[in-house]
Amino acid sequence: NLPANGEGKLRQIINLDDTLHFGARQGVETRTSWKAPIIWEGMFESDLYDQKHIQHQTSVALTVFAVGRYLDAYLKTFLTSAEQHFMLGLKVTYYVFTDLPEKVPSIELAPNRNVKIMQVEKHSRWQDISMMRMKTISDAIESEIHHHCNYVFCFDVDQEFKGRFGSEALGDSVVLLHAWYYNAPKYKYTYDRNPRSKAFMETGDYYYHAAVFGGLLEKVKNLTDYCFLNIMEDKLNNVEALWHDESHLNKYFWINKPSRLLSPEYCWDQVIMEKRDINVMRLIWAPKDYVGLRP
Ligand code: 2GW
Ligand code: MN
Repeated sequence: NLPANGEGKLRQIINLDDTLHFGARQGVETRTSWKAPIIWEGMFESDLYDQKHIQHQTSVALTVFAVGRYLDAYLKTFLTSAEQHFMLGLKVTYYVFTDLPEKVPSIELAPNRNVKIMQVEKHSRWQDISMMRMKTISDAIESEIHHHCNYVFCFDVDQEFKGRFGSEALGDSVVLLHAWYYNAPKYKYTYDRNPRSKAFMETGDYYYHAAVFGGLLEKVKNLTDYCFLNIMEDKLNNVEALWHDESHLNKYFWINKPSRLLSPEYCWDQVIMEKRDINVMRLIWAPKDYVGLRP
């Protein structure tokens, strides 16, 4: 005798992940060896996740960096598309880190959603713009985000939302399978292979993409602190990891297993011809203008 509206059903469910349909997708892995779910379209009931998080008044911080020329190139599309697809129905605060606060476009926001602009310096090397995000995110969690939000998600700006990126993606410690490597043999993973770098690793579970990661504040704080410390130690030793912050992030999640993995449906590169496993594109890589934007 449950009410038809799902409310009653919801109260019965202790752990929403018990409602995941692990068998719904053929040909792709839906659970890791340590039993973390890998979220693919068709596996989850979006209404159940949304109802639970709306009921619990979950609030989400999204961090994004738009420094130098990346502001004009990508930020407006990123934010306007996020308003159409990212965590709809939940309280969301966008933390925009930029060296050009007055140039941040003003976009129309749904109620319960806000933009906070945070000024940062522009590092002269692009590798440092990317790597130093770890320090800035860690500091912002401590000084600002923890007053307002339960979860934080960190994004590259050179991407566009195209489909639901919803509350099914929330978890304690969340990471993304890299579109180029999710179905590649392990020897192709581009981990840092230099024993002098703190990011050095010989083997791992998956190759993760640093363009999207998130989770509970204390988990993300731990991750960003770890990456920043190791980046700084590499600097003292005059080495730099192959893929910068991404190499350190891969090392962190090898040692600290994520509780939730997002399929490459959550960040797809349309340049890839083989799309057999991709039932929906929720977020796509923006085309890169290497000539105009990379020094
Ligand atoms: C970066 C590279 C070359 C020239 C400029 C920049 C740049 C980056 C910039 O001028 N301004 C800026 O704000 N950024 C921020 O850093 C921005 O948020 C951008 O999305 C992020 C990472 O740089 P991106 O997107 O050009 O690098 P990808 O797409 O090759 O990213 C992967 O590898 C990176 C490390 O090399 C990071 O780990 C990144 O998270 C990965 O997706
Ligand atoms: Mn990027």
